[in-house]
Formats: sequence, C-alpha cells, structure tokens
Amino acid sequence: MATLILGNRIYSSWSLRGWLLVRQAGLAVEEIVIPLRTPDTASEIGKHSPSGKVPTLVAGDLTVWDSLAIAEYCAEQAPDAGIWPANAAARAVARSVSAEMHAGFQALRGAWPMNLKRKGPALAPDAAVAADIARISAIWADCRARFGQGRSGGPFLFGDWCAADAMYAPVVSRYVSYGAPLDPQATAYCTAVMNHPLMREWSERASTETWAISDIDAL
Ligand SMILES: N[C@@H](CCC(=O)N[C@@H](CS)C(=O)NCC(=O)O)C(=O)O
Repeated sequence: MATLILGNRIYSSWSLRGWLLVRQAGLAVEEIVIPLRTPDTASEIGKHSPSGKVPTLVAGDLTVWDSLAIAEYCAEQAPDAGIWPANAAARAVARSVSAEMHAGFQALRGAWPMNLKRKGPALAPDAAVAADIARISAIWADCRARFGQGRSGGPFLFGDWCAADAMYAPVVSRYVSYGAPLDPQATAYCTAVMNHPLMREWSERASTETWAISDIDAL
C-alpha cells in the first residue's frame, strides 16, 4: 500500500491539499502525520521526503513530494475520478489557477496561517492581504462564471469538485478562521467547500489533534 506523509491537520495547508487529492482519486494509502515545528520535524519528514516538505506520497519505490505533482499522479492513477475537469478549456484554466495558488498569495499565506481550530475575532486584512483576497475572489468569480456549471451544476469552481478546489481549500479555511470580508458569491463558495464531505472529515480528524503551534495560535 502507498503511504501519504502529512503535517498536522490543524495547520498543514499543503498536506490538506495532498490528502484531498489522494482521497478524491480513491488511492489506498496509509497515513503518517508528522507534527510541524518540533525539534524532530525535519528528521522525521526527511525519512520520507527529499525536499523536507509534506505532503509526500510514497508508492513502492516512487516518491512524489509536491502537491501539484501529487495532483497529476492522482489524475493518471484514477483517470475517471475527475481530478481535473473533463473539458479541455476548463482543465487548462483549472491548472492555471492551481499553479497561481501554488506559487503565489504570499501575503495572505504569511499573515493568516491555516489554523482550523481558530475561533478568535476577525482580523482586518492589511493592504497586501486585501489585494490577495481581491485576486482570489476574481479567480473564483471567473471560474464560476465560465465553467461553474460543470457536469452536475455543482457549487465548486468548475461545477464538480476538482483539484482546483483542493488547491484553494486551505484559503477557504483561512477565510473562515480569520473572518475575511468577502462578497456573497465568495461566501457561498466557502460554505460549499467547508461542507464538502472530505473537508468535514479532515476537520473532524484535526479536532482530535493535541499538538499546538503557539505563535500561530496567538494570532
Ligand atoms: N510546494 C510544496 C510546499 C509544501 C510545504 O511547504 N509544506 C510545509 C507544510 S504545510 C512543510 O512541509 N514544511 C516543513 C516544515 O515546516 O518543517 C507543495 O506543493 O507540496
């Protein structure tokens, strides 16, 4: 059986993406969860991941150590799982918005680290975070307007849940945790993502974790 190496569910945004993809693909995996920011984190992740990062998927003698690479691996292993949209134009845009997330939005990611247990007061976004939120809202609105009907007319970026939703799921979680000011369409998308069965399962399992990262919890 393959192994999926993850960081703590409360905080590890990239791990959430990889896990959502692997579960959507229906791959059978054993999960190893390694708490981040402990004295042993680097050595523990280093046993599995050449980059020292999670998520990492180990399947036999193959290691896949990046969330976008895991998306492509899942799409190839499970071609009928809908990892990417079936329509070629939608698929190209889904890959574009996923790559933009993968490479960008540093202000948002830095200011509002994922923290699924945060219930504190809303934090006002500074100008850089507000600019990231505006760009993400524009991406979501464009995807929904052009491709949102999908095959099912579902509520996700391309109608049906796909890798692009997995890539933005931690952003949604941050928006909920930190009380991002959003327009009604973005709010509706966030509600749909948080209610997805896989997001509920991840959140439930996160709620049983006891590891804490105090500087994130202090925000
Ligand atoms: N580009 C990577 C980023 C992975 C990443 O930065 N993961 C963080 C956790 S969310 C990590 O492994 N950090 C290692 C550490 O904190 O020691 C991907 O897409 O998977």
